[in-house]
Amino acid sequence: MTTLLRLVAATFLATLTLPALAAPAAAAAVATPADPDRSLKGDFGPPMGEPIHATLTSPPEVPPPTRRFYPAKVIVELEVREVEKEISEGVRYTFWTFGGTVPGSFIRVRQGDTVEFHLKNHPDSKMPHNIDLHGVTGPGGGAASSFTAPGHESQFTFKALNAGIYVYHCATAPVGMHVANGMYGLILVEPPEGLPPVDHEYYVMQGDFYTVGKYREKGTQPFDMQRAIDERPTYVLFNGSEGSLIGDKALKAKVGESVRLYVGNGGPNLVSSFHVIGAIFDRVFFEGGTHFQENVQTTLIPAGGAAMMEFHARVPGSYVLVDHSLFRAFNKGALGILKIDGPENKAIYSGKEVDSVYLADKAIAAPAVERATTAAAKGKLTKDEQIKAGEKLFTGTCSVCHQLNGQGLEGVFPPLAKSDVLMGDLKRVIGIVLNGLTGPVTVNGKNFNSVMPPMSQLNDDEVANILTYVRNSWGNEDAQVSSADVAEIRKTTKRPAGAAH
Ligand code: HEC
Ligand SMILES: [Cu+2]
Repeated sequence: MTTLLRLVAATFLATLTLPALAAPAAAAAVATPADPDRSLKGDFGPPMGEPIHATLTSPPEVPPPTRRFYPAKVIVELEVREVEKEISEGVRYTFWTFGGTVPGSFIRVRQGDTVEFHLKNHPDSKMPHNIDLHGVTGPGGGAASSFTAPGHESQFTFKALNAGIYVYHCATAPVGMHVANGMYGLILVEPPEGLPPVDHEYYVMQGDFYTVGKYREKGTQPFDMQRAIDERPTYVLFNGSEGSLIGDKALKAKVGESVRLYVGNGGPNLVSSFHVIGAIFDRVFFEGGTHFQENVQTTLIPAGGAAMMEFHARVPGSYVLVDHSLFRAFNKGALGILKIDGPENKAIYSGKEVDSVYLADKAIAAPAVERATTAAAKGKLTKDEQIKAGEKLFTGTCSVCHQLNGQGLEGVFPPLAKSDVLMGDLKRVIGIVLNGLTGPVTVNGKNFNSVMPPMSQLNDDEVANILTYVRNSWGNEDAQVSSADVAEIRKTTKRPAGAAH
């Protein structure tokens, strides 16, 4: 069966290449439009010149343009490694990777190139792996020829017939599991004339992840097959970990520069509604193809698909990359930053940047919250660290209602500053945060009758830090609140229907 398939494929390819072989390379490229079914368009004849070793890059970097005007033989060497890394602060996960990163190394070739692909599987790997490149014309996209046991190497060759930005991924059974563990990346097949030059090119790829523990539950988290089958991800991430494109690691550009993003979606399950808050894409090469759409807000990237988008940096500030299925962005991690530096342009935007609107506790909070989390894990968490982390978390979570200064809003949101309820029974207060509060409540002699939603999406550390902060601010003074206190109340009280656990 396999032999038969190979035979058919070989005959098919032979038929394809014959006319092109007869013509010189350059002439074949020019003759392309005459090809009625366009199937010959990428075959510019046999490779010319010395073989070239492809430059591979780790995300978010993209290899330089090939700047080549003839078809070459390009050698790609990619190594599969199974590595344990952070998927979120204090949460470790064993990723299976192409080249040590999620997504895998970025590969860049030119249409018409003959690619000699070497797939190595590191000796320490536990699993066999292979590769299916969507840029390959041939059965399985290379999968059948690249099955590689740990400590082995396999090799196959293909001609990059079609230009475009393509996903590659592992296709070893169970395929979904290999992909869910991070086995995907992008290969760019440049059109013969190359792409127009831009100031910055970046590589971003979304993926959904399935862990046994809840979102941000600390420790080493194993893969959860049932959650993956049910398509209920714990994490939805850009570039394989929460915060991979935040703070020091944010993408960067300057006012006046042009940016091209190569954005892929590894899945395995979700479709991405990719959006950059505050930016409009001048051009989107949707589905990674040849045609572009102009003036786009949000572009759909299917699982196993990619898109290329171009825009100009015009106004300085933080632009937030999200999957606009927003719970994924704010509650599962699908969030990154493009930081644009440079002079204000008041004619385009009046200014006054308020990052906190979108970044909330996620991005801004990171350093202080990270320090507190690390200290807590070591059992050496100081009150000061809790207050600093709590302040950031409060800003992103509670301040919309209780206000940054803790004064609340007359008749609507009760104050936390000098509040007799807040400074009263700690167990009751933890219960209010976790389970919400409805109905009449009297704070410092004033009556409120409104609704506070349960905040149980916060983990025990976060609640403890917030409460330590509010009980030690605006004239309030009290001891530390521990995450054990919070865990106890979470265990012994009931949340209203529909609240997070
Ligand atoms: C969406 C608005 C909203 C958010 C967000 C919110 N609260 Fe409240 N909070 C309220 C309202 C409204 C009440 C009064 C509820 C009632 O009338 O029954 C309240 C009551 C309280 C009380 C008891 C009354 C008092 O003033 O001491 C505390 C303590 C409290 N909230 C703390 C927090 C903390 C901590 C957070 C962040 C984790 C938070 N709240 C987030 C709206 C909010
Ligand atoms: Cu694999």
